[in-house]
Amino acid sequence: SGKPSSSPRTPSPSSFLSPDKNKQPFVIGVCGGTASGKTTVCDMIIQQLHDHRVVLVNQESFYRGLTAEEAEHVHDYNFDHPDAFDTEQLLECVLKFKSGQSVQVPIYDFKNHRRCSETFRQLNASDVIILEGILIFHDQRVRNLMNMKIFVDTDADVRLIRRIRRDNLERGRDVNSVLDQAGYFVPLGLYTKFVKPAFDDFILPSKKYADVIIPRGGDNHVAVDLIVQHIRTKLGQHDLCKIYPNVYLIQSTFQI
Ligand code: UZR
Repeated sequence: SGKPSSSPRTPSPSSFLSPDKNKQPFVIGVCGGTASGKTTVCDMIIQQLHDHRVVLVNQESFYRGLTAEEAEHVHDYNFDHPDAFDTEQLLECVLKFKSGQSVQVPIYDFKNHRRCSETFRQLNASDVIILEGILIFHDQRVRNLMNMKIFVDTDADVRLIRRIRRDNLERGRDVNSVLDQAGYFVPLGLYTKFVKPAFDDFILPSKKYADVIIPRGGDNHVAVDLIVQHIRTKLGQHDLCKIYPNVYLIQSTFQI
């Protein structure tokens, strides 16, 4: 453990020369329903923290790729259920990242519901890591790694409209398939079958873990400004906390 041990230990000179090595990144979780404006909020935070090294990790990168059989019956596949994600791998990545190592994050292909098997995104050490996703507050072990939890709260009708537009523009789906999902042409479309129930069953209940709830998502500049101010304050304190363990070590060495 990182606690001072009772056996005599002299701090290595390198721990003084490069205190950065002992710093852990500040971890922020950003949760909210589909198309609530999570990514916009994250982008606004990143822009305002331009003088810090910030990386964004989307939970979607950790979607399990579909098997050929699952892909054949894609309309029966629930992408909004916690089991659709490889949470163990997400956890492993964040732990590794927190310990100062660079990590390789998988890349998910929304059009083919598959992982790009040979390409990864390399994340190097940073001051802040933002974990974003519809179910990012679901697993307690992931939540426990977060220093700050934000829930983006946007009305369901606004989210649905955005979702239809986005699926059409960005995720390569034609309008009919999107409308299927939205439940407009097909009464039991994916939106009503999976997306909405998952919001009610898993996402909305996880709002209780949030430290901050942002109404209206990315339109709420005041909320984002306040959050960024708070992060800056915490980053300062955070740095100090990371310096103290060294001081502690010196003290315990002297006491022995
Ligand atoms: P956000 N999703 C897809 O549409 N296709 C996939 O291959 C994987 C996920 C959707 C998923 C969920 N639902 O509602 C949404 N479906 O991505 C979450 N159907 O993404 O947080 O960006 O809205």
